[in-house]
Amino acid sequence: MENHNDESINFGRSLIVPSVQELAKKSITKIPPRYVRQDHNQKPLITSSDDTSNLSVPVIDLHTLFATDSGSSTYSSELSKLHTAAKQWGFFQVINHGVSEPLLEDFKREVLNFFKLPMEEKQKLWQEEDNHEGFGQLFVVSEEQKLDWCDMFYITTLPHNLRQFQLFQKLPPVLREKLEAYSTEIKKLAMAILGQMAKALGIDGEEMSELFDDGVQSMRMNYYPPCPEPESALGFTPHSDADALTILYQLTETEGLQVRKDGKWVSVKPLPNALVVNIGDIMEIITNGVYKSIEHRAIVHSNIERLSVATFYSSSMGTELGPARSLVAQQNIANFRRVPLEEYFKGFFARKLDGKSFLDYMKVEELKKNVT
Ligand SMILES: O=C(O)CCC(=O)C(=O)O
Repeated sequence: MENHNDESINFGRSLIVPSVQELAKKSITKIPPRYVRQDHNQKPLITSSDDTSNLSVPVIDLHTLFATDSGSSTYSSELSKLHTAAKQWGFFQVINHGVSEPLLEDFKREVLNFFKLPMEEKQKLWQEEDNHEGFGQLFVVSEEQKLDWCDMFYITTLPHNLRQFQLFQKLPPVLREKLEAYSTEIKKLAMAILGQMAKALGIDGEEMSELFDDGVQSMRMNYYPPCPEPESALGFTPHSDADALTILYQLTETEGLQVRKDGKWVSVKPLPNALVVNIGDIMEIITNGVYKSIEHRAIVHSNIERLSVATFYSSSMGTELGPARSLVAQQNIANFRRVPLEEYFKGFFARKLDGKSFLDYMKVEELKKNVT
């Protein structure tokens, strides 16, 4: 795709794959081998023996953090809850987050309609060979690689100069309008949460602003069709996110997102009007490992679809990625190396998704191992 905007950035490519939504429309009873993660004689991917139903990710009331006197005990206790959630879970749900219900409803409706577009229309928005933005899948690097039971649409939304202008132009106008509004609100929310985290961690507020004020935001809309063999497929391979903070909107009431906690998969139950927040690899790096980006995955179901939108927020393009200097000064050690953000992203998208392996590559001890 040619860009009108010379500055827009191509972070990577992914092999073009067929639409799973179209495949699921055919009345198939078996899924093609490329989606089968395990043969049927093995232990199923999803086991009922790992009963984690008593575990759930923490819920943080943001109104308490945003609107209560920061000297009060109510504030301190909610901030400490946020800090503990980011350290121990890497995931939490937020309520009273300030993104209005009508906007959430409008955006949801437009995303649901977007995935209902006829294939001829979607084709115009499909990924191109040299750029992974658009409909398709990400991180597909070989014809042998297993695929997710999912169609997604990926787009860079902020800052404006990084947008693929032509892709934006082709979006249905109402979706585009709602996406603009949602993107603005979610950036505000991400900045506000990052500000609270900086307080909890003792990171210098100015350093945090320099890193994030003009941050990179992208969105990934996920559609998981019903799957005839849900126990053999995955909607989303286990992975951690490359960004700093992800804000996930679960559009449907169907459960599917699972977080790895102490070796077990814990389901993140959609709560009305809540958003799911998770720590990404960049935040683990900036916090020098204090906050953890946790592996997560999505499972699929035989008779029901599921939709979600993940909005990824990362530091600004010109910044160098590495542990916050104000934190390293306190801790006297840097656990991750420093690289320009662009180099980091290009490295991430050039690989097959594989748990937290890319973060390991950024670790100083890993670097030492490779050098010796
Ligand atoms: O659909 C979900 O709940 C998971 C989505 C996700 O992990 C992602 O888009 O990065």
